[in-house]
Amino acid sequence: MNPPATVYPVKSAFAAETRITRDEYQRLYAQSLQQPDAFWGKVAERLDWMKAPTRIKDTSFELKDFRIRWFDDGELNASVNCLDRHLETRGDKTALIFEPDSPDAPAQRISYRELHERVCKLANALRALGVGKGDRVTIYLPMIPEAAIAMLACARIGAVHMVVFGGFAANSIADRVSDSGSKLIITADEGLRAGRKVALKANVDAALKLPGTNSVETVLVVRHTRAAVDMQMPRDRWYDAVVDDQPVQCEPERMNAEDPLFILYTSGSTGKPKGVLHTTGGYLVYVSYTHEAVFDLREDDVYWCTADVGWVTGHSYIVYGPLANGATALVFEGVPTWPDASRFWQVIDKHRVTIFYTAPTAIRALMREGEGPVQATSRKSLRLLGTVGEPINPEAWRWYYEVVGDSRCPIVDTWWQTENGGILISALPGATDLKPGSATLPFFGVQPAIVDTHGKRIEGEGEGNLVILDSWPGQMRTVYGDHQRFIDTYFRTYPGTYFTGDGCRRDADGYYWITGRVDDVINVSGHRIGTAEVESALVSHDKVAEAAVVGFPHDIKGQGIYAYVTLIAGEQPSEALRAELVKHVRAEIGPIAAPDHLQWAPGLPKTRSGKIMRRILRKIAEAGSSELAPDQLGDTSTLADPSVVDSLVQERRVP
Ligand code: 6R9
Repeated sequence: MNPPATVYPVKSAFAAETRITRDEYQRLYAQSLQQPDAFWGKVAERLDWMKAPTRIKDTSFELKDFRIRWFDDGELNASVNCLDRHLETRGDKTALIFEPDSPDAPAQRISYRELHERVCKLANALRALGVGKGDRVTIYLPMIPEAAIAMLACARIGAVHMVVFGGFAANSIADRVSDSGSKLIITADEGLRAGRKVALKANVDAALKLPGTNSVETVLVVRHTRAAVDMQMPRDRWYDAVVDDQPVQCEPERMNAEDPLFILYTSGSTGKPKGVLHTTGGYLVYVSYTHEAVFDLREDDVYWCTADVGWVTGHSYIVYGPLANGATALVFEGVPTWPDASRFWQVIDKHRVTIFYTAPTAIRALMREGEGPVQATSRKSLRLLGTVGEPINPEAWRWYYEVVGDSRCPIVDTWWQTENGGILISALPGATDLKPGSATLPFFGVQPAIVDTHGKRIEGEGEGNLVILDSWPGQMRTVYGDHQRFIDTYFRTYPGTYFTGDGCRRDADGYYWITGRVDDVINVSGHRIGTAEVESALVSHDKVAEAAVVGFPHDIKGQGIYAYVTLIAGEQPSEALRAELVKHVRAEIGPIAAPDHLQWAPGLPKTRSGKIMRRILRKIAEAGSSELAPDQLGDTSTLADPSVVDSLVQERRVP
């Protein structure tokens, strides 16, 4: 069915100098499964512990005996591991390079010494404002150094940070603030993206007017664009005013390995976003080790991950992994296509970036602009490329490899999820031959398996649902405030295993090919959007009676959002109303959730028991402008009213 993929063998330059060779990968992988305590106990020595762990792995996915605990008598502080321990040997080394939105604004280089000072000062300020161990702090910032500083300052005092992506609107902020019970919010006057201003502080103000947000006592505001913003004293305080006079040393909190480090909300197939909770020891061991191994990290690397800190990739592979490893990480505020489509490549030349990690959607968008903007730059500094967030189509892979990397740099296609903490399936550049579109092989300690819909294991070649058989240190520990939902979502579908929600194929070489979500989650430009959230935003509009949302293939975004809307009786469809509804979703959730297509649906296809048959809606949306014969819709015999489908097929929007 699938023709054999082209294989790109390990480059000799990598094979010769790598940390992990092909043989070592096999030996260590086997050891990681056979002797997990010995394996991870040794790996954990890479961190500085205040009390070294003697217990390593204590986990079970069996429902009657469920537990996930790693290194659970160990004590450490994440900020000490990311900062203090580098001061002696790397004090003057650049920890963060900040490249602002505008290429005309000066870049900044922040050394480990300076970063340590700035984190300590903010940590002291937070303590002075009454924030302590276990308190939740919301971070709603643009991609500026303060975002990393805020996360590390929370970690220093044992506060649990909860970062909200700057593209989310007031309602989404309020939901998250309320669910997490945050005491303090760190934001900025405004963000900047492609020269446009994002009204962050105003969004926070609007969020705090919504119910459930009373827990917030203080809002710290970073002066970024220096725009005039409404400051409500005594609640709102300027960041610099509270931080400037603080001492440059701050006693770190001793944290148990299993104490929470952060909460990050992510969309699922049902209900509100889940607060994914990660703890300190296992998470830090895992992100630091994967960052070093997958990116074959060397001391003089300049590493750039283009993700936003509002997503897990930013947490694990801009902040915690790289800084725990004493690396130099670039923080970029802008977008790939502004002022023009060569910005990424110009930034690579400007800062001599050696490792570049981005999303397939960005590659596809830039590929559309042709080779010119890439060829105008040198990119000679690059030695390794990476992708994350969604499956990469082989055409985009080849363009990335040949045009961006001049056929010189391996590509690590890294598959993982917010829930996983760090990379689970990826090539190691000195050990793994590459196949375009495959995330290749599991990382140490990771046991993927493929099951059919009944949970029967598929061995060897085959396709089905991807599960993981045993725990790894970076795994999430619970859904904040709802442990039952954690168990029900991930461990009940295929008992005894962690269910990823992804479909997957394994080829004859044992390589994994992720085929995308198998649940009601849409992956838009690498961002997870729950169809249920977009539907509830649509029905919150007073002219909407009912809505159903599905994904459809989109050239740039990977998947786009297709909404079917039934209006309340008496309301007439119009272009103006269509635009109003799209705007409504932007305002309710944020721009990333705005439907690409909105089709009026006089009725929705339902079963006799009233369940919407999304499978049919998906087929209609996927068909686009191509012919759609009735037999292509699959089994429609359980429909309550088959005529509904005919009218939807006739009136479909052509994406
Ligand atoms: C890290 C991150 C997770 C979902 C995941 C899958 C998709 C991520 C991928 C990939 C194919 C890759 N995904 N990486 N699919 N190949 N290399 O993206 O986390 O935002 O939680 O999304 O993204 O569908 O289930 P998150």
